[in-house]
Amino acid sequence: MSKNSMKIGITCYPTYGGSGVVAAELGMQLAQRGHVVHFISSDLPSRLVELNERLWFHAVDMMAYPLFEYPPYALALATKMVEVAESENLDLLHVHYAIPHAISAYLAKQMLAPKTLPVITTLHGTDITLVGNDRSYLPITRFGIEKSDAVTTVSTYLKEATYQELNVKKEITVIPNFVDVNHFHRQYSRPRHQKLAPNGEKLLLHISNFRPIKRVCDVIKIFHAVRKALPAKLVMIGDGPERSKAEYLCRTLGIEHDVCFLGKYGLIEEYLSIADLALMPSALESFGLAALEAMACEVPVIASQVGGLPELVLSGETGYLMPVGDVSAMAEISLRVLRDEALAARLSAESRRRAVEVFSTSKIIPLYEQLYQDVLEETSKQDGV
Ligand code: GMT
Repeated sequence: MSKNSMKIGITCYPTYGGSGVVAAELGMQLAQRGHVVHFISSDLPSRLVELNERLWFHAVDMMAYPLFEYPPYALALATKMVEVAESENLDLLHVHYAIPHAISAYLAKQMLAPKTLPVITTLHGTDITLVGNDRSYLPITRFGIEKSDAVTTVSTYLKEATYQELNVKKEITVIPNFVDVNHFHRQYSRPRHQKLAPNGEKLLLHISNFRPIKRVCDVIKIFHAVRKALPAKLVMIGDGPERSKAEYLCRTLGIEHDVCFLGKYGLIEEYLSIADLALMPSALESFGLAALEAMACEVPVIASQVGGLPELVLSGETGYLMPVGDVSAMAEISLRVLRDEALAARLSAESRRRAVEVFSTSKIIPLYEQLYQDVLEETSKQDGV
């Protein structure tokens, strides 16, 4: 164990979504670097593949009681945070997604006083741009941010959006999302490729939680236009509220036999390794983690020019960015990449290079470790230790 080994509590949503994935990957990376990580959540985060002596999971207990039409999860979480902080002697709590996690952490911290439990909050996107700026949640989101000992965002776009939309004064550090480039790399599988594209069709891919913000019907429409021009197949990974609409659209357009809906499939690298293009036509993305994972597997990304995506996808170098909703521009540029082998090869190589050089775990995880150390030093100064 390293000299500066820390005991870190991590809270996130365990469901299929970017913030839970980042939290789980971060916890696993920190454990590999000698820290002890305790996940405190309603369920095991979907990316958390193993638990061991440095990776622990504590489920939040929810008492069912007929009076509770809306069981108070935030309170049960705060209670569990206190319990784990005491029993495991946590050095700090790192919560992902502001609501309600930053508030539960604040409550836990107050309950533990005079013992100090520094709280770090990472904002991921919809916690600010959708939920946080809704009038019903804005004041409490702002409060959670202001009361955290440190706040990070996953992109510069999100930092600026937080200042603008929530009018917070808190210092915010940008720590971009990261990818384990040893895990996410191209591992070509001929049987898998042949199964999906038996006649050498081009393979397009989309990964998301199928929420309206992902514009999955745009994915289908882009593919439809591509499919009219050349033989192609589409793999859709993930699940969510827009899935049936997307499946219905495929049937209406008569392309249902060329589109494969895999649902919540965990081993996305298997499909990224055989894909020619990834599509992310979202209405908004604060970062776009699935695009980064695609880039690490040498897959160029066609995405919307919105939010934090320009910080990740360099248009013309690692893929292309087009205006939100411009299906024909996205289809046209997809066709250009699919038809031009030299261009596709250049974009693929540059995607991998950028993922490795800018967003790999070796570059990003030390930024979190440094932030934790700074916060611990700062809080121990305040305590007069
Ligand atoms: O809507 C999602 O993609 C899920 C959401 C979440 O918080 O679970 O993702 C957000 O966080 C991801 C990880 O930091 C980012 O990569 C996504 O861009 C962001 N989603 C949006 O901003 C819509």
